[in-house]
Amino acid sequence: MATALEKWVEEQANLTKPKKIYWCDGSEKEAHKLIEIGMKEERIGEQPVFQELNHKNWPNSYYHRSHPTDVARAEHLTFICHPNKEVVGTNNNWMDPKEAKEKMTKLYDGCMRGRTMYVLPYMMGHPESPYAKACIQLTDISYVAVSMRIMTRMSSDVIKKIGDKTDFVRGLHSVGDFDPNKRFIMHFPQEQLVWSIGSGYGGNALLGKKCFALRIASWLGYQQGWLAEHMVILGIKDPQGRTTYITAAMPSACGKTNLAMLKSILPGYKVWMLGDDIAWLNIGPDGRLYAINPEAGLFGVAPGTSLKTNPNMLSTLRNDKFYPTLFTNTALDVDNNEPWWEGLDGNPPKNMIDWQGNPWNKDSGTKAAQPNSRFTVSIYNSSMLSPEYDNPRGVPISAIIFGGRRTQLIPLVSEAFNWQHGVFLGARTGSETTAAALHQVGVLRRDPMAMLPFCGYNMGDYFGHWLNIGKKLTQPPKIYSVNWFRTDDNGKFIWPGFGDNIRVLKWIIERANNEVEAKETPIGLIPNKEDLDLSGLDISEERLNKLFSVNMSEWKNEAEEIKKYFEQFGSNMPKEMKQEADKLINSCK
Ligand code: SAT
Ligand code: MN
Repeated sequence: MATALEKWVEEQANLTKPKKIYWCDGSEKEAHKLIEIGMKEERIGEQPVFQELNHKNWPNSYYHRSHPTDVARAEHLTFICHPNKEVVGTNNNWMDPKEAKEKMTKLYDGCMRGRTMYVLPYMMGHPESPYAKACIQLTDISYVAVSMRIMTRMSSDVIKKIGDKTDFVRGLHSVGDFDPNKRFIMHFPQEQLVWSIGSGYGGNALLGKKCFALRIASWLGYQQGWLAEHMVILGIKDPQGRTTYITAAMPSACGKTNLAMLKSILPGYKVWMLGDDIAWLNIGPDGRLYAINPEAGLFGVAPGTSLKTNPNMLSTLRNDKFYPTLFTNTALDVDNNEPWWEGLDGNPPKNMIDWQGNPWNKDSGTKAAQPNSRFTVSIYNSSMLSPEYDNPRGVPISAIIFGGRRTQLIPLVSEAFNWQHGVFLGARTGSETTAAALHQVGVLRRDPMAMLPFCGYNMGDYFGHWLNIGKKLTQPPKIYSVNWFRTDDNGKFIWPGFGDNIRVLKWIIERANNEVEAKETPIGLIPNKEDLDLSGLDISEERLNKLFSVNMSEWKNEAEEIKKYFEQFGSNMPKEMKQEADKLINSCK
C-alpha cells in the first residue's frame, strides 16, 4: 500500500509530468552528484546551473547565476490563500484557495516535462526536537535541491519519520520557464502547503525558509501557542563563564547577520551564533521562552561582507567541513576563478565579469555583483556555532531585541517597561531606506517585528498573539529597542557599530540578569552612564548625550504616526497597542 507521501508525490508527478523522479537521501555523495548534474546537464538559458570555483581559496564552492529577472523575493507575486480574507489581513496579498489552485494547476500542467523531479525530505529543526517539523519539497532544479541540503537537515530518515502519516509539510516548486508573468508563490496555511512556480531564487524557491518557517509556521504558531519570528539567535558568554541567550529582529540592511556573528572587542566576552534569520519560540515547561533555529544554513547577502564587517563569515565561507558552499549572482574574478562583490576587502581584481557575465571594471557605472547576491553555506562551517545549536529543546531566551535604521529620534538602546510595552516597541519597528534598496533614500518604512513580508496572517491578530504569549510566560524575556544608526548634525554615524555593539549587548545581558539599574525616560529605560562599558572607545560626552537624547516634541510626532500606521490593520488590532501609543502621546505633553 502506498503511503500518503508516496501518493502525494505521484499526484504531483501526474500533474507536472517530469521525465524522472529522484528521491534524495541528503548524503554528501549525492550532493556531489547533484552538482555534477548542475554543471553538465541542467541549464538556465545557455548557462550551466553550476560552475566550479577556485577550490584552493574557496573550498567546495560553486557559482550559480540565476535568471536575470529572478534575483530577489517577489512580494507582489506572493499570496496567502485562505477562504477568509479577514484572517489573512491587509498585510498580505490574498487569494481564495480554490481560485489559486485552479490558476496554479494550469501553470503546473506539464511544467517538468523533460526534467527531473527531485523529492527532498527535510526537517526544520533538530529531528529529536519536540518543536521540529518534517517536510517534503519537490523541485525540478539541482540548485534548489543542493541549496536545501545546505539550509535544512535533509535526510531519508525524514521519510521514515513521516511513515504513513499525512501531517507533513508539503512544498511543490518548479522553475517553470522563469517567466515573471507566470511566477507565483502561493501559501495554503490550512494544508501546510506551498505552491511556487517561475522562480529559482532564495525565498521564492527554498520553500522551507520564508514560505514555511515564517509564513506558514507563524500561522501554526498562532493556532498552537508559539511564535515563528524573523530573528537571529545568539548566546553571549561573559567573563564569569555564564552564557545569556538573546534573539533580535531587524528589517533588512540593519546588520542582522553581522550581529549574529559579532566579533567582540571587549575582552572576556564571546558571541555564540545559533541562527541568523529565523527563530521558533516556544514556551518551555518552566515558563521561559525557548528558541530553536529551524534552519541549518546561512543564506546571506554577499555585498558588504568583509574582514571589517564580518570576519567570522569570511572564515565560514572558506571552511571545507560541509559540502558544498554556493555563491549566487556575485561577480567573478576571471583570472583566479573566484567570487567577488562590492565591499569585499581589497581592490577589484583586474579581469572581471559581472553577475550577468559581462566584462566589468570600476568605470562601468554598474554594480559588478547583484546587490542581493548571496552565499549559501552550512551553519556547521562556522567556528562560532553555539554548542547548544543542536539542543533539541532550544535555548532559554533572556532578552528580545528590536532594531531598525533610524538616523534620528531612537536612542542607541532602551528597555521596555514591561511585555506589553515591548510588543509596542516591536510593532513600531521601522527602518530608513538605504541606497542599496532601490527606493528613495532615507524614507521611513515601518516593518513591525521585521515580519511585515513574512507574517502569514492578520497583523492585528499577530500583535494580539504576542500579547497572549506574554501572559503565559512566568519568566518572560525583557524586551529592548536598539538603533546603531543615529547620526550627528553632519550626517555622520555617532556610534561605531559592528564589534563595538557588544558594549550594548553587555548592558542588555546585565539588565536581563538584574545586575544593573537603569534610568527611566518616557520612552523606556536607558543605561546610566557608568553602566555602559566604553573602555577603549573614544567618544565625547556630548556625542554620547546625543546618542541617548529623548526629544519629546519629535516623539509626539512619532507616536501619532505610529497610531495612524496601526489603523490599517483595522479592528483586529488589539486595543493595548493603541493604549501604548496614547500613553506615549500623553507623556509628551
Ligand atoms: O530570499 S530570502 O527570502 O530567503 C532572503 C531575504 O530576502 O530575506
Ligand atoms: Mn531574512
